[in-house]
Amino acid sequence: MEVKAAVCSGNTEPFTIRNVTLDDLRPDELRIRMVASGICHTDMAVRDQQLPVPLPVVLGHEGAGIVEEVGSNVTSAQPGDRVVMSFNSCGHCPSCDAEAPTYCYDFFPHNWSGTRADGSPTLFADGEPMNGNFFGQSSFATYAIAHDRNVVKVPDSASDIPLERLAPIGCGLMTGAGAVLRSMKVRAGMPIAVFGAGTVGMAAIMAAKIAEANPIIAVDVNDERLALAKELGATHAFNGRDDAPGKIREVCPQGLGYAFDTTGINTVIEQAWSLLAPKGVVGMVGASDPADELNFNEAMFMGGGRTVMGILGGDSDVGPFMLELIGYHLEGRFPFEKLIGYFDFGQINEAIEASESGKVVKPVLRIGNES
Ligand code: CXF
Ligand code: ZN
Repeated sequence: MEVKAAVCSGNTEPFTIRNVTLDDLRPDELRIRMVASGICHTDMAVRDQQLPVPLPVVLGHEGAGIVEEVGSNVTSAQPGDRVVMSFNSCGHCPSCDAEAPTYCYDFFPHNWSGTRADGSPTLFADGEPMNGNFFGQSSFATYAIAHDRNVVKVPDSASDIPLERLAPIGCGLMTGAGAVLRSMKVRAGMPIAVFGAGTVGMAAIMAAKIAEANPIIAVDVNDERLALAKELGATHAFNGRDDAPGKIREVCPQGLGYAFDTTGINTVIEQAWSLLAPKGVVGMVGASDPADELNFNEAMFMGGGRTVMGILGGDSDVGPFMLELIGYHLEGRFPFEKLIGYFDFGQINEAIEASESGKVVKPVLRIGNES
């Protein structure tokens, strides 16, 4: 089937929209007509080759759309269903068995190899294989092949919520909210600081409010984002250029129960660690330079029972957690629509620029109509 896709060839040229061919479906696959896709920093990390996904490639991993066709073994959705997509996983390794698929032992071949896990291409361009199957979807396209394990049917209770709004739930939002609710299991009444107020940080702040953490401190270098963080639930907001650690110490003289880093900057992570109370947890989700090392004082680990926690995808189990988040959104407790700026599919390069300049927290591409 001929479809239009945004092809990424690296950071020396813009994404270009071109015709590609979608492969036939395998028994566990679905063909989705894309309605919208969020853009995430991980797409940019591939463009910049911080992640070794082969180029050229069709990226996009926050897709939402309508199911057109399903393979014979698919149980997650049926033709006509409204769905959101997330990351893919193998379904039979120790992590998948423990409902922790973000740590799938075979994460790379299922998400980042440019092909299906068995090495076969899902996309072709000019008769040659084209890298795709990014996060098991490659959603920067008018149609996508997804898998039974990474598709979630939108519940009827959310039939009034447009798919273009729900699209980012499958990565950035689930990562921030999951880090608070599932990975760190933030407790009511405990102080948390969130470093970096992008999509993941903002989702963490909304989730911290759901968890009834207190205080909830946002740290960023962008004052507009700090103002939005306060609207979403932060009780305090400090500019990182203005002695944020000192101010956090004033608000929380006993230290932080939780510090959540979305920046990936090692000095910020080390500062966050130094602010922890006994039994405190620093959660790290930010993409950092693969060569980076962190320094932590040994006595502070052991003496205070502190934890440094690496977090992927907020420990999401995909379907159930996505439904939980949609539920919070319907109750008005997860108002992530405030983060979104919409762009037409053809404006993908402008959307990326708006995100990288800090103008838009979560760019979402409008790819097709719902009906
Ligand atoms: C991912 C990382 C691996 C688990 C799912 C989410 N982040 C994407 O940007
Ligand atoms: Zn992502």
